[in-house]
Formats: sequence, structure tokens, C-alpha cells
Amino acid sequence: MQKILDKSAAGEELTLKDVVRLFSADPEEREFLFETARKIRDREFGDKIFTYGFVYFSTYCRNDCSFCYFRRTSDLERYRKSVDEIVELSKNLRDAGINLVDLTMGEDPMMYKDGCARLLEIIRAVREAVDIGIMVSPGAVPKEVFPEMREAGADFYACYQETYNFDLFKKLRLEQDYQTRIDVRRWAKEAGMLTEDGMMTGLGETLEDRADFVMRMGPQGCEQIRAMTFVPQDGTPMSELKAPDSTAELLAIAIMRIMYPDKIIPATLDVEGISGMVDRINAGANLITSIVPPNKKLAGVAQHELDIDNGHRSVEYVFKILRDIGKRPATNEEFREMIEGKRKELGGC
Ligand code: SAM
Ligand code: MD0
Ligand code: SF4
Repeated sequence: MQKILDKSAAGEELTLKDVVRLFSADPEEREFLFETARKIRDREFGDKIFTYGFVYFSTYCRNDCSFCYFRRTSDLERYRKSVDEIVELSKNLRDAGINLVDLTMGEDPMMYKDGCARLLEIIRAVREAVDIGIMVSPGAVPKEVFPEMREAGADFYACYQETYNFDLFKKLRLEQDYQTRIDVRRWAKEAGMLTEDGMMTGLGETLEDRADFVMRMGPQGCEQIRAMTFVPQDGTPMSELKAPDSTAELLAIAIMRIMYPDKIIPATLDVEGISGMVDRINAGANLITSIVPPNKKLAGVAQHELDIDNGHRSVEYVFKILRDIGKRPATNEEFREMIEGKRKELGGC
């Protein structure tokens, strides 16, 4: 283990075998990996932690992902927020000191109509109203929409492969094209956007699958990379699966930090709510995502209700806990500076 970490610290590339070894850490080794990851994170980012607010503005979806609560065949009450409501929510997040608003939707046919006209209108309206970062998570939109999303003011495009194991992908993202879901991040980059990829853990993937995912994150060059534990959802084909614990996710966070010191790596509140936040920060994350204002009738994704209306995913609550652990929320200026730096590196892509 130590040899592998030394190799990584010396800037040498790790092999698949090395990364598999890291993923098979025993409890004692895990603590050591987390500590190493924390040190690297603190060296790169000091005491600041970035914060993103989550606005799931349409829960309609044309897809039927087997893991997702919002798949089209689920019988549930859905909502679609108006442009005004989305702008209002974004302003609230800005006023509260949040660095970025993540505009997320299911692959809602209404938003995809006429070259994604409604989605673009939403991005433009939010861009005009607030000067914080904008991430869009609209699913696999057509290639020609990317320059328009950038033009409308989106800084980041998030779209998660979940796994690079083709057979597993096919079981998860039913009827969706594996290669298209890879291409979209490249199209986003070519349009000048920063990108995020993510893996889901606890779905039956092997240690090699996890290691393979992390290995690809370097060459692919997304500025933000994540891991999220699968949360079984009622009414889906995967509802009966046992909820995995978050060990693999925490290890993935630490290993990504060790291999890619300057990446943005989230601690999501969407898996274990607020109770899992500190563990993820302690594994080397430098961003909190899925902060959701209470009482606005907004859903999370993996945890559509957990900790929302009790205010535990609110800005105030998250900031307080951050300060309790000796960290602080990054200012918008610091965030802007960080993404400007990353945009410059994007250069010729
Ligand atoms: N609809 C868009 C898409 O699929 O790209 C954006 C939103 S989608 C709900 C965002 C991500 O949430 C998915 O890519 C997946 O990684 C995560 N997610 C959805 N359901 C989940 C679950 N049950 N457990 C863990 N993560 C989940
Ligand atoms: C999160 N629930 O950050 C959100 C979501 C989409 N870009 C992000 C999965 O956990
Ligand atoms: Fe739709 Fe995204 Fe859920 Fe898949 S993960 S069903 S694309 S909302």
C-alpha cells in the first residue's frame, strides 16, 4: 500500500493492479488512505470547501433506468418548476453564499422539444439573474445543443457513466447508448464547458470495475469526478437489493483524490443525508453537493426526501457543520477563480 502511495506521490502512473489493491484496503489501511487523501486535499485547497445547491427542476423522464426512482415507468407524482420559480430558487442560493446552482432534470421530453428551447431559456434566465456558477445536468442532449448551453451561460455539464463495464451499463441504463453517454462529455468540453463524470458503487461491480473507472478519469479530463453509493428505490426492479454501505464510495473519493489532487470531488448529501457529510469530507472531498432548501417542494435524486424538509440539507445547517469541523465554505470569488483556472487549462479541447 505504502509503495503504491509513494509511486503516486512521485507522479508515476498507477496500474490497474495498484488501484485494485487500493480498493481492497482493510479497515486500518482505509483510515490511512483517508488521512493521505485529506492531506493532499488540504495542501491543494486549504480549509475551503465548495458548495453547490441542487435544483431538480423537472422530475419527468423519458428513460427507464433500473436504479432510478424517477424512471418513466414509476407511478409517482412529478413536477416541473416554472422559469420564475427556478430563478427565485437560484437567487436564494446565491444570497445564502452558495457557489453554484446545479440545474438538474430527468430527460423530460418537454425540455428536449425544439432543440431544448425551454432548457436554454431556463439557463439564460438564471444566468441573467445570478452571478454564481451554473451546472446543468439534463441527460444526454443532442450534440448541437452544447454550444448553445455554453452560450446561455452554463459553466459545467454533468453526466455520469455510472460504470464503464458495458454489460452492467446495459442493465442499468436500459435502452440508452453507451458510447453516446461517453461522447456527451467530450461535446461539452469542445463547447468550452467544464465537465463531471461519476461512478455508482454497490451495483454488483467488481473491484476491477471500480479501479477501471477511476483510471479512466485521468485521460478523460473531467474537472469534477464523483462516486455515489446506489440507494435502492421503491417501485423499481432493483428495489429488493440490499442497500450497500458507503465504504466503496468513501474509498473511491480517497483514491480519486490521491490520483488526481486538483480535481473537484463531491461529498453528496443525496446518499446518507447530512449524517454522511463529514465522512465524505474526511475521505478527501472538497465540495458539498445536493444542498436543497427546505419547504420548496424540491426532490433529491437518490434520497428524494431525506433531510430536506427538516432543513438538514439547507445552506445554514451545512455551513454550521463545516465550521464545526474546522473547514469553511469557499467564497464565490474563490470559486470563480478556481473555475477560471480550470477553464484556461481546457484550452484547445
Ligand atoms: N437525468 C439526468 C441523467 O440521468 O443524467 C440527470 C439526473 S440523474 C437523476 C443524476 C444521477 O443521479 C444519475 O446519473 C445517478 O448517478 C444518480 N442516481 C439516480 N438514482 C440513484 C440511486 N437510486 N442511487 C444512487 N444514485 C442515483
Ligand atoms: C447530487 N443529487 O449532487 C445530486 C445529483 C446531478 N448533477 C447531481 C446526483 O448528489
Ligand atoms: Fe431519467 Fe436520469 Fe433517472 Fe435515468 S437517472 S431515469 S435518465 S432521471
